[in-house]
Amino acid sequence: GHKSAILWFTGLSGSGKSTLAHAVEEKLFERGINTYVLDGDNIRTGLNKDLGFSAEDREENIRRIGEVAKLFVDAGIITLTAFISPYRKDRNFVRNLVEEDEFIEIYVKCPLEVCEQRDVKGLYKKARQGIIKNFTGIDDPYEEPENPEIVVETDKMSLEESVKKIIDYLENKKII
Ligand code: GGZ
Repeated sequence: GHKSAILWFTGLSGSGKSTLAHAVEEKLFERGINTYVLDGDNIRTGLNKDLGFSAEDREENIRRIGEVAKLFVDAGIITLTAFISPYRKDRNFVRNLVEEDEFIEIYVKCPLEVCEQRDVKGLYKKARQGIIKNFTGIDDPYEEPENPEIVVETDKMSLEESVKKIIDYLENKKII
């Protein structure tokens, strides 16, 4: 058996949140554990397609995702979320929605320069050119977690090492 929990990945665009969440999900799947990944692909295109990137919209984005994640946790599912979630108060709002041991904040740490170099979708370039405004890390804030349960440094660690760190944490805490 396993406990359900929210694995809350936070970090800059291009830091590797979604890749990591899916890689962890795969490891959990191999153990027969029920999981679900919430990310921009299934949330910002549907439930939250009315929201943009102002501070208010980001807050509402995270609030709704938190409420949905809570429902999944109630259903016994390990829920992995991959959103920038730049504001500390918004992440802490979600933390307070569930039991203390059910919210695992994972800081996907990667220097802005490295994320910008990767620029998988060309968004940093557009942000630098002023074509996209309020882009996190460029002209919009990212508040680093102060006490995350886990930190993974994706510019220094391989994907496998990062996945292992998370799986080890879940085992140590007897979640899996
Ligand atoms: C940040 C933006 C923006 C702005 C579009 N700022 O690399 P991506 O493309 O796939 O990840 C980014 C994603 C961020 O959405 P989130 O829902 O995770 O953000 S938040 O938690 O702050 O609500 C990026 C794209 O959307 N994107 N405009 N201005 N990222």
